[in-house]
Amino acid sequence: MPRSSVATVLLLSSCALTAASSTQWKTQCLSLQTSLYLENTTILNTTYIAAPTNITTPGICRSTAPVTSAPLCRVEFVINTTSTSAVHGEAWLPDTWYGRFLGLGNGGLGGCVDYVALDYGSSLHFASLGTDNGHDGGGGADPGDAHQFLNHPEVIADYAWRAVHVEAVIGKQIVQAYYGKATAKSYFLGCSTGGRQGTQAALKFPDDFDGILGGAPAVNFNHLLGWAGMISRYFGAPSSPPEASPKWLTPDLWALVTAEILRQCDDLDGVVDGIITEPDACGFRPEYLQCTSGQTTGCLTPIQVEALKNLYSPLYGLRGQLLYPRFSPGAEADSVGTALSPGFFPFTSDWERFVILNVTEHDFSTFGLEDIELFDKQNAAGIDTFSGDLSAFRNRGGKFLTYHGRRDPLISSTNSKRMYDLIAHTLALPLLDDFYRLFLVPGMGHCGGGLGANAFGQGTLPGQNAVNASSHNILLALVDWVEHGVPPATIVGSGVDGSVRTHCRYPQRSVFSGKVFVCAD
Ligand SMILES: *[C@@H]1O[C@H](CO)[C@@H](O)[C@H](O)[C@H]1NC(C)=O
Ligand SMILES: *[C@@H]1O[C@H](CO)[C@@H](O)[C@H](O)[C@H]1NC(C)=O
Ligand SMILES: *[C@@H]1O[C@H](CO)[C@@H](O)[C@H](O)[C@H]1NC(C)=O
Ligand SMILES: *[C@@H]1O[C@H](CO)[C@@H](O)[C@H](O)[C@H]1NC(C)=O
Ligand SMILES: *[C@@H]1O[C@H](CO)[C@@H](O)[C@H](O)[C@H]1NC(C)=O
Ligand SMILES: *[C@@H]1O[C@H](CO)[C@@H](O)[C@H](O)[C@H]1NC(C)=O
Ligand SMILES: [Ca+2]
Repeated sequence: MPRSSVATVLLLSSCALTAASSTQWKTQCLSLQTSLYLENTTILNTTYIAAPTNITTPGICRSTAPVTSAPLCRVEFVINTTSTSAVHGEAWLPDTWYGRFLGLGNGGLGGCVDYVALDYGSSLHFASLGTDNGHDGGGGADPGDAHQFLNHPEVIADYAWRAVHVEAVIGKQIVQAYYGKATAKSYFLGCSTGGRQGTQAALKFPDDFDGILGGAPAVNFNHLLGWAGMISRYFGAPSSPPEASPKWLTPDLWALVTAEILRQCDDLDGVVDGIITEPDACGFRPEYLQCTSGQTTGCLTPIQVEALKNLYSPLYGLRGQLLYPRFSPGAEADSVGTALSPGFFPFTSDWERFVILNVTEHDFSTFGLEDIELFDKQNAAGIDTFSGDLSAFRNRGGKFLTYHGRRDPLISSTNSKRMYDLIAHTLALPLLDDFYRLFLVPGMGHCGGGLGANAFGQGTLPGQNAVNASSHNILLALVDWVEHGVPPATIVGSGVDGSVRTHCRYPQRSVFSGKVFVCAD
């Protein structure tokens, strides 16, 4: 059994608003359609959903088949943020509500309501709200590029910061109108772009959320996209077909690289298990794979070795300044849909075409450090999200939890350490334990997946709510921290194979005791 948690106890207490019957909730839900008038907002539809249902959704986003679990009122709305931009979204208002608001984030350059998280939050009795972040589609796995940004600076501003702000402001008003009672505590949950949105909210609108859960944050956005573009170039993109470039590595060669990385670095943590606990300690030397004379298969050319040297080294700018940490050794094993995939990295090409250059076509074969300078110079709508000044959020008692998979091939987990250190420097604090905690998750990919104990209640992918207790559930842990002043010292994750592992908060290290991994200062 997990240790008993304050959040679990609270869930059992009698403070929940649950007295009304299903019929009463339905009447109340349907009446919102005609009775709710909020600034700049149109209620498009309200539907009461009494039993688990597969629902249909508007727009082009189709990467998940949305399902409701809890009995709830579904409110679809659109908020005009300016005369040239609007945010579409949904509120899922469960019958049994514990007074908590949960704003949700997005992914990639999207564009897509996070239906998995809407279901997750409403199941845990949060009034949950998700939006399309100001435009429809372009979320990575979902169809569509980010062409809506082209010559639409207000759409970019929605994406960079405004959508989450109106989600909080208007969302709380919808919640109040439905339950007849103000939100007691408000939370945010997101990963990747969602992690950046949560960080942006803490920096720019510190009063919007009491607690923020922002995983694998896409902060230092300009350098992140620049780095991904450089990675594409290291391996020859956009050459077509990809193998026309001598820098390209076939999947077979990547498998060889992964095996060699594990040979060199798996046992650094004391256990040969396919997981590199601390990729920053892995001094991988691809030279071991270089073809010896006469060898032509199962080995790398000097050009390919050079490409790998670049990948596993930090990226420096035109004046020698650090732009972005290196790619984590081991993360290449989850490379589908990343900058290591065929073609030039699509988020970087979309951003440069539609936001920076204001064109639909561009030749990316010359992409380089000068392009990253342009990203920085424009810093469209303040997208970069890389300030350490979280003093306002800290001073108002805000709590921030973040996590990062050590095998994340899209956003380097090393950058989350860098963000932590930036905040620590800026606030002149050696440790941020009193308001900001970063959990590093060995073996996990981007927001989830990968080997290892990758489910701990982060909630943006199906099946991540492995255990319903704050020791194992980072969202419930955040609730404990905000509402009871009990911060999580560790988070226990579960793997698909039933394994568990205690995840440590930076700068603690995960150390093998001879039996299990424990956290050490
Ligand atoms: C939002 O904008 C649309 C299109 O410009 C307009 O038709 C609608 O009336 C506006 N809604 C509100 C509530 O301002
Ligand atoms: C509202 O949602 C219901 C249930 O999904 C649907 O049948 C109805 O057509 C929708 N109405 C509008 C105006 O979109
Ligand atoms: C939703 O659809 C899936 C796939 O068709 C099905 O397996 C599942 O049982 C459905 N769930 C509900 C609640 O209808
Ligand atoms: C409503 O829209 C106007 C601009 O169109 C904006 O100034 C105002 O802040 C908006 N209000 C809210 C609550 O978003
Ligand atoms: C593209 O548009 C943005 C916003 O209007 C502007 O700041 C930028 O300079 C434009 N880029 C070019 C290359 O003209
Ligand atoms: C989590 O546990 C609490 C307390 O045991 C219970 O009330 C709640 O329904 C559970 N939630 C889920 C999603 O299982
Ligand atoms: Ca290991």
